Amino acid sequence: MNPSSGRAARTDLVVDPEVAAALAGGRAVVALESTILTHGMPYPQNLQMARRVEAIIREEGAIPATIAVLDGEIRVGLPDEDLERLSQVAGARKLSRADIAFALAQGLTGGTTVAATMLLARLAGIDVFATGGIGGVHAGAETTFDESADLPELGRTDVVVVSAGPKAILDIPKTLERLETLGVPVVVYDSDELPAFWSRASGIPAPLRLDSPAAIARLELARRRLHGDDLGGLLVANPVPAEAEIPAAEMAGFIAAAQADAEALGISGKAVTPYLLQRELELTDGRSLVTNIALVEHNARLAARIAAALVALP
Ligand code: PSU
Ligand code: MN
Repeated sequence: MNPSSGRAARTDLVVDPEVAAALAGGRAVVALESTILTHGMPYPQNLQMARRVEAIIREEGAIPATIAVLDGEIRVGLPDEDLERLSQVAGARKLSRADIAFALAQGLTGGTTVAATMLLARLAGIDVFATGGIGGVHAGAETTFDESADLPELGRTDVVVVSAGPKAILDIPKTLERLETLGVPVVVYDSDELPAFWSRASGIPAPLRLDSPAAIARLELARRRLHGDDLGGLLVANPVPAEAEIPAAEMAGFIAAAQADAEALGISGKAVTPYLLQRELELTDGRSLVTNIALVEHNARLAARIAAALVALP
């Protein structure tokens, strides 16, 4: 009997021609997520951010591939009119690993989280992905069990994820413990301290440190040789530039306030992270958004350089 009987063929990806040509030609490509557009930032700053991030990746000689689900189709690489639509569409879903198939079957439109974007980037053959900050273990997780699906995805899917660390609205020490359990290397770029999204400092020493894109590419190659097909993700934590950061001591009060508000309002599930980011924007008078945009741009540049270093390896 055919072991795959009863199963349909694998899902088609709609890959933008420029992205497809770059992948076929062995050139550098950087995947980008889209929950940051649909749920992470307000319009029009989200659209400006998306355009600028794509331009930075091109400046560095790589091709950007923003990933999303539009009308039930997996899209890898979005033309500007689709970025524009996604940045202001009402009712866009927040799609994590558990939601993608549902969105395909129902013809829905949504932004893909870090977890979902990793999964789809891997299917498309893209090795490097830039985001703002990964999801992780929330404060109070010992009672709520709220841990992002980004963590197990990092444990199982081989993509180099360039972030500014776990989002500082999370319990960062618990997030790091979970990453260690899952076997995910956490490499801090050019610093001895793990960054905390809006801030360069977390008080936690860097688990691993590397100072060049080429060194990160060599680590990725060593991982592939060691683990073969059973290879999970690699997390790069890139501290926000000093001139754009909000120092940790200043953020601490705002973070505690937003977490207390979320608890008082009974915010749960998928709404937690978008609520906390929006609440920080209000509490900091918009400063948190300016820093968030700066750190995503910074991550996109590093991701493009890592992608270029990877394709240059023998
Ligand atoms: N980085 C940002 N802003 C965001 C996100 C990342 O600067 O909004 C998104 C990512 O898509 C990430 C998600 O996967 O937040 C985490 O959501 P959750 O905690 O529900 O897994
Ligand atoms: Mn959650």
